[in-house]
Amino acid sequence: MRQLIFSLLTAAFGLGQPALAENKPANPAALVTTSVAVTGAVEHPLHLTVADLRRLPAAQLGDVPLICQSGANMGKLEHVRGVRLRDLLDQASIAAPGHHDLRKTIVVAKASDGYLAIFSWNELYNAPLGNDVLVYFEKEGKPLDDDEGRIAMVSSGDVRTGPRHVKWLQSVEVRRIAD
Ligand SMILES: Nc1nc2c(c(=O)[nH]1)N[C@H]1C(S)=C(S)[C@@H](COP(=O)(O)O)O[C@H]1N2
Ligand SMILES: [Mo]
Repeated sequence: MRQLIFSLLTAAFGLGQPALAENKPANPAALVTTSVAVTGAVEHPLHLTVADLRRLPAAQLGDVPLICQSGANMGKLEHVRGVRLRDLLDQASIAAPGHHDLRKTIVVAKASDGYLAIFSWNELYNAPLGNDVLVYFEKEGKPLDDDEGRIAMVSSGDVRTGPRHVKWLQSVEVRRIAD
C-alpha cells in the first residue's frame, strides 16, 4: 500500500525523477558554439577554437551532479575534460594596473542563448573553488552534443551546480565593477 501511494505520488508530481528542464530550446543545434572569446579588461584578447583549447594544459573532472537553483536534481556530467577558466584568463592576462583592481574584477561567462554566469576574481584565484571551474569540450571521451554545444563550462565546486553550468559557451568577459 505504501508502495502504491508512493508510485501514485511519483506519477503525479514527478518525484524521484530528474526535474524537467525549464526552458529546453526547440533547436539546440542553432545554439552550438565552436569557439570562445576572452574579452574585456585583458591584455591579450583571445578567440579560441576547440583545437586551440586542446593545446592548453588539460584538466578533468569526475562525476559532476547537476543540481538546479531550485535544488532539483537534473542528472550529472560525467568525465568532462577541458581547461581551467583560470588558465584561459592567465593566457589573456587580466589588466589590473592598480593594487586593488583584481579584487574589483568579475568574469562574465556568456552563452549563445544569452545565459550568463558570473565569477569574482577572488573565487577563481583566491579560493579552492577556482580549481574546479572548467571550460570543457569533451564528455566521456567524446565531443559535446548539440544539447550543450561544442564548448561549455561548469563550476563543480558549487553547492548547486546548475546555475554556473553554461551550455553553448560563447565568451568570457573580464570586467571591473567599481572604482
Ligand atoms: N546556455 C545555457 N546554459 C544553461 C541553461 C540555459 O538555459 N542556457 N540552464 C541552466 C540550468 S537552469 C540548469 S539546471 C543546468 C542544467 O540544465 P539541463 O538539464 O537543461 O542541461 O544548465 C544550466 N545551463
Ligand atoms: Mo536550473
